[in-house]
Amino acid sequence: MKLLIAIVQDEDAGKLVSALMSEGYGVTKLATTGGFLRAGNTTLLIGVDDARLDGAMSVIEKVCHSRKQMAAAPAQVSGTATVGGLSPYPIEVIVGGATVFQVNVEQFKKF
Ligand code: 2BA
Repeated sequence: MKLLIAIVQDEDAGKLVSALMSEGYGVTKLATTGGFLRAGNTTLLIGVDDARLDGAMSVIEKVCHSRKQMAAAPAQVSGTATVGGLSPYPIEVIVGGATVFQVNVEQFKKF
């Protein structure tokens, strides 16, 4: 069994949860915050049998899209003067589709 930790954009999260659930995957949705943009994103925990791993990855790949986003850059990236730790000059970043970590599950139990 594997645990997928999938960090996705909020815009894709609802559709992704629905798609995974409709295909019989178990999902837990967490509200999270990206360290770079300091903006909300969504992290999904998906426990999946090895045989269904590729299927889960395909659903994530199909649903999650990359997007350009204008963002206030943290000062250490922009190298400019700051307002509240952020540069006044926005930068463009491409976020997503999805950042997925695949972790081996040693044991899985439900009590
Ligand atoms: P954030 O940390 O808010 O990053 C949002 C986007 O900003 C990133 O998109 C990337 O395009 C850009 N970015 C991040 N760090 C940067 C830097 N030092 N300089 C310039 N641009 C930078 P994604 O790579 O698609 O990441 C989306 C979200 O996935 C991240 O939000 C973070 O929450 C998570 N993530 C990505 N890589 C991770 C990692 N290695 N470990 C843990 N979480 C990660």
